[in-house]
Amino acid sequence: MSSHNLFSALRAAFPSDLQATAVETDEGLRYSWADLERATAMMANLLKSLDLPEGSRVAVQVEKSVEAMMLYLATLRAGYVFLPLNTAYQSAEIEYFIGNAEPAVVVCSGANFGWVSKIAFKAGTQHVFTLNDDRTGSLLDRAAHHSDQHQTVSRKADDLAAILYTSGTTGRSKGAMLTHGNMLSNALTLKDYWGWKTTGGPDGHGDVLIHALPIFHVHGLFVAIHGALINGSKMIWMAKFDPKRAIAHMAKASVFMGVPTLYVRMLAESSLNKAAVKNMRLFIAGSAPLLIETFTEWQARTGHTILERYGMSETAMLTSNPYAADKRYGQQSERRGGTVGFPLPDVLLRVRGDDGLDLPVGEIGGIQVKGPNVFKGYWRMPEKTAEEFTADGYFKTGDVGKVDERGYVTIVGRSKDLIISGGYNVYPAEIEGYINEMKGVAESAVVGVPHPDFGEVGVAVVIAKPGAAVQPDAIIAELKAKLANFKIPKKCFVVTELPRNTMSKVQKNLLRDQYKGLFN
Ligand code: MCA
Ligand code: AMP
Repeated sequence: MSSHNLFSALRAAFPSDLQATAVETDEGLRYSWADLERATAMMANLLKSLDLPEGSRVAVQVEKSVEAMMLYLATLRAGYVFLPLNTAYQSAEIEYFIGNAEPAVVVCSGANFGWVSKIAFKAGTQHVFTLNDDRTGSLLDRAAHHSDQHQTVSRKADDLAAILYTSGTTGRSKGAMLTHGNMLSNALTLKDYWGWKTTGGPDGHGDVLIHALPIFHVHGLFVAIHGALINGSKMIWMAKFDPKRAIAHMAKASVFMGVPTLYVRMLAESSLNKAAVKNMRLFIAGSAPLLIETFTEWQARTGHTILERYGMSETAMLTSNPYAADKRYGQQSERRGGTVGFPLPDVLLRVRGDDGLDLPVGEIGGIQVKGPNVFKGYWRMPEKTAEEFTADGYFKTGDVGKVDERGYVTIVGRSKDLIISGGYNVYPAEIEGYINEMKGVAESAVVGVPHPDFGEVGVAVVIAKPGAAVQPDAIIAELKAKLANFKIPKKCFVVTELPRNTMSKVQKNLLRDQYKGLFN
């Protein structure tokens, strides 16, 4: 292939019948493969007409819609760099991302145009469009004037395709730079490893994916969309996850991908039974640890064994339980609950101790990885990038785990202070920063505790300044005004002291222990 543009590879996998349905929405709208081809051409032509500099970023904060997916594909097609932003982010968060990435184009919902465009124009962005989830907005109005023919722009494998920011603001959030080559290699590896089918299935045309996740993170945007498109598979598109409707869609689908919370919520539905999943081939979970109880209950209720895999924004997918027996690990290989499976065929994974030496089988240490899927570095942060790679080119994931004698990888914790709540990352340091600036607050600690729905949620423990009256509800209300809603601690306590070690460092493990029963 002379061009390594990811879009070219996805386009090449479209089925020969372009009139067949590519995407069917929850509301019953149908988009054909020809619609994807033409609409992405029109949007790509609109971007081209703007005469943007090479490597321009297109930052997008819009509600989930098929048109939003088309905008992603059009950005690839036109050779620019896609920068998706969580719809929950508020102005301070957006200001940081736009200021840091300096996008040439920003696309937001019509409802947010006022404040988003103000931030964007201040940061030097030339073009701000709107895109709503009901197929309206200036982006579509403008694209409608462009040709539906477009020659996909040639890209090198090493050229940037997307920047994904890891959570946090206050200057610390890092933009992971992913290339066309990173994403194509991962998509092809997963197509093979998860046994995607082009024949048979619910309608005789192979796999059908239920797309139930947001499209501003790796799981929904890359793993799910690339997975379906690189296989020419239809998607059933849910703008918002709803457990009852997701189960109802299973009658005409074969693959489901979700964070553990989605599985927990579907298990609470009486309609989930063996008959409901009789056409399903594969259930995939990831982004956060899948509890063994969820894994086992799912097996009992549906007869299906969830396939758990592990990845990161910086690397896309790294490990996976096997779909079928993995020859590298012998015929005994099966999907094992509590593990994230084996390193993917083109991923090298090792576990190292604090001394930087490889650890023997079964011993716990830092997980390091290398492969064609591993990102190019952090946007405009060469020092941070250098810190996160070893001299021999392995990326330090910040996850702590082990590899057993059969080759299964288990994640046992994280060296990074991070809470994963319902599949979203929350950095305690960011929340503590905001709380510590509040009137009357001397200090705070935010810790993750178990939660039956979200897996883990944040709890804030706050010390007031001498003589100050600080109310937990007021702290939560002030945070809500500034931060994305999923980052808000679910409880706040004002206490007189925090547990500390002899070096005066707050012992978060003791706080986690103290509050671990709050929600369970
Ligand atoms: C919503 N809320 C949450 C979360 N989501 N609280 C904590 N954690 C969450 N994840 C709160 C809101 O703040 C709000 O609270 C209330 O729940 C209702 O909000 P709503 O938006 O209606 O919630 P929902 O629709 O029920 O959303 C739950 C969800 C969603 C469907 C589980 O969080 C979700 O789609 N999660 C998936 C995230 C994901 O795709 N992660 C992949 C990252 P209040 O009313 O008080 O304001 S990619 C990744 O991690 C790597 C690379 C990988 O391996 O895949
Ligand atoms: P993100 O920064 O959103 O890309 O989140 C990546 C992090 O999610 C990883 O570093 C892991 O800590 C976590 N993660 C992803 N998949 C799994 C999994 N299956 N089990 C445990 N943790 C996971």
